[in-house]
Amino acid sequence: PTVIGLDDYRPSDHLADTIHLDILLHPTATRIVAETAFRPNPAGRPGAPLVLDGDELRLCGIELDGQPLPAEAFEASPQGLTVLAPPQRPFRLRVVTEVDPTANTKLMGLYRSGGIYCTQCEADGFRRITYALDRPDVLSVYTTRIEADESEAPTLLGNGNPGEAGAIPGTGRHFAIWHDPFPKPGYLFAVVGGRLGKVSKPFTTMSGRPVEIAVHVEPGKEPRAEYALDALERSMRWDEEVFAREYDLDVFNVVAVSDFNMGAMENKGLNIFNDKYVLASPETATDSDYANIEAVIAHEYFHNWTGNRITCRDWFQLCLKEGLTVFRDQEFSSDQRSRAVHRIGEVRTLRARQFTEDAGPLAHPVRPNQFREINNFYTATVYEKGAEIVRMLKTLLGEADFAAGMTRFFETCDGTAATVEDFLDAFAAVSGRDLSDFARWYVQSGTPVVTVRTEYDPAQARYRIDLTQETPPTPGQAEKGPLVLPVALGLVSPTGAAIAADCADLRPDGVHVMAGSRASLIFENVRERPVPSLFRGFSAPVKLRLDLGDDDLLALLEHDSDPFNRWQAAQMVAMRLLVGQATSESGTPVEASLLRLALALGRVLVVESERDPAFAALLLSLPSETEIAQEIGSDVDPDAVHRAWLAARGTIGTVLAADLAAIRAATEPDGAYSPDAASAGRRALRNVALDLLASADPAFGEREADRQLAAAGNMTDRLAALAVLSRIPGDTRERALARFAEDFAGEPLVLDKWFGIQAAIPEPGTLDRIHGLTSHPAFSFTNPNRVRALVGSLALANPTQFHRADGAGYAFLADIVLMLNGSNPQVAARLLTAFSTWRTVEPGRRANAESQLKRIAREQNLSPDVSDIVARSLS
Ligand code: BAL
Ligand code: ZN
Repeated sequence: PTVIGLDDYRPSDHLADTIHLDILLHPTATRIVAETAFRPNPAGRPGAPLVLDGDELRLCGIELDGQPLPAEAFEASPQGLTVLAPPQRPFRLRVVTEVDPTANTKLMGLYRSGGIYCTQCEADGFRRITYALDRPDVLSVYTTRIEADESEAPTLLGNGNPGEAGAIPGTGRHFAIWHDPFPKPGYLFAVVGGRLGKVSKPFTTMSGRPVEIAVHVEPGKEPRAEYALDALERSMRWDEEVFAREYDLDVFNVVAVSDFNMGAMENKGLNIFNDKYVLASPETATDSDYANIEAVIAHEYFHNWTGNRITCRDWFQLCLKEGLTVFRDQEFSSDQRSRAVHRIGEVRTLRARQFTEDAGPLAHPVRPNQFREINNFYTATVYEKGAEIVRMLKTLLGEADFAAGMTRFFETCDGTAATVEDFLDAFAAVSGRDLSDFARWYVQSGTPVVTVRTEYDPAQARYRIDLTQETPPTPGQAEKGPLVLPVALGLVSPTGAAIAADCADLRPDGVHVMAGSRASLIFENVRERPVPSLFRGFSAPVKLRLDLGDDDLLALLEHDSDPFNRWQAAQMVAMRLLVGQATSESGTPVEASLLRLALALGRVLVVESERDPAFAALLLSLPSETEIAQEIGSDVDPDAVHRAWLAARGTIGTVLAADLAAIRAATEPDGAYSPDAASAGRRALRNVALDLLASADPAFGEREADRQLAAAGNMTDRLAALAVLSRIPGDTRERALARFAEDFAGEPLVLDKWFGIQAAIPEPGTLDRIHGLTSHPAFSFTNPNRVRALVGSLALANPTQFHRADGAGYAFLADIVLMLNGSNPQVAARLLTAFSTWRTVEPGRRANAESQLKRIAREQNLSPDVSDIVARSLS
């Protein structure tokens, strides 16, 4: 595939002011009549041909200004259409294409999911519907007429506001016309047709405009859409209250479909969702499902301003809408739930996914400077690190200037296709600050490592903190510069008293802005040796190397006023001993340190299990095997990591057995299930306690989990129990798994959890089990959720079995990637990214992984998606 560079950008030679579409839905032969008002772009090349994008299209007719276009006047293929000498004035082009939605297994463009017609156009799916200037900086006003058999598709939805609709007498067909007054790029286009049930309610915007908001789902599942509808209403209100952003159409529709490559899509006024992020009931959805639904509903809604009203000039600016919108949805969820608990969750995701990406061959800047396949850049770096940059900007500027900058961005860029520079300019303008150094965060890849040295001089009552930052090289970027780091910090007394920080280089809000490679902070009048609490709230996405001993870290765990750093301190102590255990033979110092950690956790739990159970649950959660492997960094033996992880959990479970049992007794479910954060927190704590108790005593764990499974009144408790049982081999486990499948036959989203739990069993028999499950009637390789549940869980949630020493895990994943390469390249490429840590494993595994990657690379007819990932993984 061709490499596209950020510097290659040039404006389109033509603009498309309006597009009228007539879409005649048919299962295998849908006809699309597109009439577009084109004109030469004053910023483009005069006299240039009109070059339209296409992808697997069948051209059925073409007219220019009402006259058929002679064959010599254009060139057409399934992949594009060029009008060789278009008029040098505005003109109308009418193009008729035909597509087969049923055969569209790539799930890009127009396709059918469970009998429902739907579309996915980001990044370049609109060209799979009609020939178009399919680029984000060409904005058009769309009018869409949709026609279908009334019996097959009683509901017809488009972007914008509904207009005329009705039956077409004598044909059994009907139509609906939708008009979207807001100019938009093709990637935000959508239509839906099908038999759908809906829940809806009226919403009145801040200026008093009435809007109907609705969620459409498979008929019969309407009650499971109520939570999404409620989350939508809360999101709309929050965006008014926090960012003064008001919704701008008469209707807002969300549609859930079961076959969807992404989580959801922010099409203007018509969000299309993976049903996993819409459907919820206490019997079928876990607390995390509810939280994810709330977050994704909010995310897609917030795109209405950050993405749709202000879109991206080109795909290199993807972070402009994604990083910013993730930041906005994180803030929303933090306001709806516990901010500290949410922040810890955000950081865990960032470390597991983005730090891993940054450390491997797929590392790229938040704003990449080149790509071969844009679909491969919907990454943790663009999304999660992109959000961290916005968060740092807020810390750097403070609440008031950040809010003013956002307002200015909304006001100056509304209706445009903007760049990262436009975004930063808004903040520079309102704050008067030069953000050019800060902008390096967008162009430099890799995770900075900040090393800290501290020194206390009791005679002078002076404390000194020296910070140095360094970013390791990443592919294509050998040299790195220093980044602007907002370091939120404070000093803590080992005995718990707060220490007033008397330091000239610290802002009153406790933030030091580190702009160079080194910084030294001197604190005066420090009467006792303090413990530094650095990067409070994870104020910058860095790896921290502290010169603190376990006792200091445990003092932070017990006494820091910053909840994030309390959790972080326990994680650091745990990480040290886990890495020590996984990489050396000698266990003695590790045992002592583990015991100290367990006892400190026990002390903290006394208060926290009452005050904030969700936080207590996080304190008890050890770093994951993925994080441990990342910390080790090279020659990783996943089996040794797993053994260390198991052993540590066993010890903590043993030492805290009485406390954990007390926690379980105190958090017995009482009354009906509610997905609210406080109730979810109690369940999380109760279930972490079960998990640790089972690690300490599997026989007890088996009995207790089995009992919980039988008594559970909701999916959270049921699944937590099943997950515990899944790691205890025996008849009880097998009976529980079989029973679960029976109970939830006909519930694909629940069976995904069942597939996922089995694929994550850390035992040698798992690969055979997975092979068997691919023939299960509920499994299908054409549904991305099923594939991610079964194959994705092996690749991403089962380190010992994916990284099997004999290479069978790698070979299995490679087989699946090659199988899906043709039918759904996006899903194939995403699965393939699981190989991105291959260079960090020990030599035997490394050789096995490399040979599978090379096997994929040798294959003929690789999709651009798979070929791009495999090439970068091997480079
Ligand atoms: N724009 C793709 C889906 C999302 O990030 O909202
Ligand atoms: Zn998004």
